[in-house]
Amino acid sequence: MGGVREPTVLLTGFDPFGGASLNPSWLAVQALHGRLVAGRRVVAARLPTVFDESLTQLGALLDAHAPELVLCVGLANGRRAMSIERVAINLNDASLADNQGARPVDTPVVPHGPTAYFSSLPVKAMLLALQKQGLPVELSQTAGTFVCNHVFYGLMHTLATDPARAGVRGGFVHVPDLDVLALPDLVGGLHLLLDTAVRVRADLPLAAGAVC
Ligand code: PCA
Repeated sequence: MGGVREPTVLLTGFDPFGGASLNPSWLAVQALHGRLVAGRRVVAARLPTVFDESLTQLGALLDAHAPELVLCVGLANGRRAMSIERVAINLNDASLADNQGARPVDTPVVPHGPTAYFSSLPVKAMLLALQKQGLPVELSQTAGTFVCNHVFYGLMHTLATDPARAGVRGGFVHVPDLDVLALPDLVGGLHLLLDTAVRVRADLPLAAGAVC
């Protein structure tokens, strides 16, 4: 009997980097593993904070789970809110070494790839959903040039170019450190972001005054 696959969403976090002992992105993502969100089963996975290898592992996860939606999550030290990323750029420019000592300077994520991709998630509906919960949240126009942007760009490039991923939507969210938002808020916030991302297909207009 051929079984119908349960619909899944893939949620990734990162391992600690830059000498830290933990990464809240993985702690929060891990807490949602196996949960049902809008009728989809959450598969949580941890990516290494390593250029290239992170994308190799992401590709293997896409093959293994065939998710209908992918949300990658990373830590943004110094940010004061959950940051919903809008743009991934084709640039690696590391200000610190990754977990294997690599520190690329001004290299492309994908040689000859487009300059940038937009998130295909409803970023403004996601923003509004968290604002309604009273959680600190912002729309961010850059995910930086370290491993998070690398993974975001690589994800969007794969979704845009691999026929096996046709129709799969994806995006990226940076979370602040635990002294800004406690773990239960991060977990609740990510749950709501994922739920909104799955349910909403046509994004909202930007509310007046929301960003400049
Ligand atoms: N944050 C880093 C990489 C891994 C992570 O959690 C970044 O913002 O690029």
